[in-house]
Amino acid sequence: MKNDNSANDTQSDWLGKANDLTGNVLETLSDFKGKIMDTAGGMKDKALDLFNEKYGEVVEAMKGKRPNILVCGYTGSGKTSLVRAVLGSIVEESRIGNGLPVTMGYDKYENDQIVIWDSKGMEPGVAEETFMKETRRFVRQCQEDTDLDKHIHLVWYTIQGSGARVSACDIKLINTIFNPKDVIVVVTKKDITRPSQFEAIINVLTEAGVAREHILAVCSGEGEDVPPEGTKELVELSCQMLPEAYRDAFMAAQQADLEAKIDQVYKKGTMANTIIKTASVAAAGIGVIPIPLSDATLLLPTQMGMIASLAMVYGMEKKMVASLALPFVGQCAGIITATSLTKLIPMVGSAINATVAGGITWAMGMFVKNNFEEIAVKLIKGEEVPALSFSFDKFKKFYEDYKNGASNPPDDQENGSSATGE
Ligand SMILES: Nc1nc2c(ncn2[C@@H]2O[C@H](COP(=O)(O)OP(=O)(O)O)[C@@H](O)[C@H]2O)c(=O)[nH]1
Ligand SMILES: [Mg+2]
Repeated sequence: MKNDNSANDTQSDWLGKANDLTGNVLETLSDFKGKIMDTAGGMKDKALDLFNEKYGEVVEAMKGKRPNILVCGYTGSGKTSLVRAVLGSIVEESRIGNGLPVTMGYDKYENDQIVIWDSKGMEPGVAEETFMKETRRFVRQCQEDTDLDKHIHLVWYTIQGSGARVSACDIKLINTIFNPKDVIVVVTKKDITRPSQFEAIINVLTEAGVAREHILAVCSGEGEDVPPEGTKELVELSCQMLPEAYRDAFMAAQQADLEAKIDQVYKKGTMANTIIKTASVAAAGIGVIPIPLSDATLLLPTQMGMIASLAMVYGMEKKMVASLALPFVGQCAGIITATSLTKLIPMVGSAINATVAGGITWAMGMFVKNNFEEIAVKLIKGEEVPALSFSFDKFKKFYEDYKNGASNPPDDQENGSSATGE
């Protein structure tokens, strides 16, 4: 249960992989050139194939970056309700019982973003010892795995507030079986917990050495008509305590704090800009030796790799990509046919040079980024997602921005939405 941030930095992981993808493209170019067809229809098909291939590669590269959260506490303390309050319908959607052997007493819930272990088997009484032994074995087995993705990254330890009782078993689990610095003690059922009960629990826990800032009171908002309370604080603290590599996926998984999710989307702008910049540089490199207009498709592998990376950054699911991104990718590919290009850049002459190659790639990237960002935010808000439609004027504006130095230096660009403004 080590928060080894330095070894596992999502952003640099990401950029490394995105750069690899665009970089590799240069090597396969000559091979690719022979396969390209000149017609617009052929180009579109080729673009879609390339996009699918690249998207598959990024998905594969990013697989496994899911946090594992262990939810532990006595039966009836409110674990399952808590999971539901923070993560939505994950409990219903998961197949239960496919994780550990039944004797371990844990249910596993998972989706693409997160894995939850829920200790259904902790009952007061004689079974406590067995439960602790099994849990110790399970935790050890996870933490000894050489793959950090398999570790337990965070524990939510539930204690029912209205019970106002902390058992010896609670303390032993928190302090010795888990790593205390990775445990958040969630005092549940805040709505029916008296302040004095909460204080009493805090006293016992802090006397046992639990850090006060790791104790939160939460109401899951189940049953009666009580709204959830404390769930946003739990999301915030969890995000702070998780190793950095898993924070993105946690934010995407949580359903308790929609503003935080939206913030997270805008923060991805910096990473997206770097991906776009890398692709534009690669494209400009291809254009160093001017490319005949009819060979504009030489830029496609770089551009499709870029769009695939952006789709991944903005959490576009496969289904979403198929219904929204692909038709749009086809349109994008269409604009780098000779006819469209001369319309876009009247001075282009008969060949694409480095600036033009970099510029159209940059414009394509910015255009896609803005659209994906908008879709991601709409999805979080539960609003209807509009079909992506290509706008020649917008594209042209991004292209002009590039020529006017928008991409240089990219780090000066603002976080979040369009650096060029709309
Ligand atoms: N009043 C109140 N009841 C809760 C809350 N959370 C859970 N419960 C109730 O406590 C009972 C046990 O909850 P559950 O999530 O199944 O506990 P688990 O056995 O630890 O998974 C259920 O009847 C829930 O409706 C809460 O925040 N407030
Ligand atoms: Mg339960």
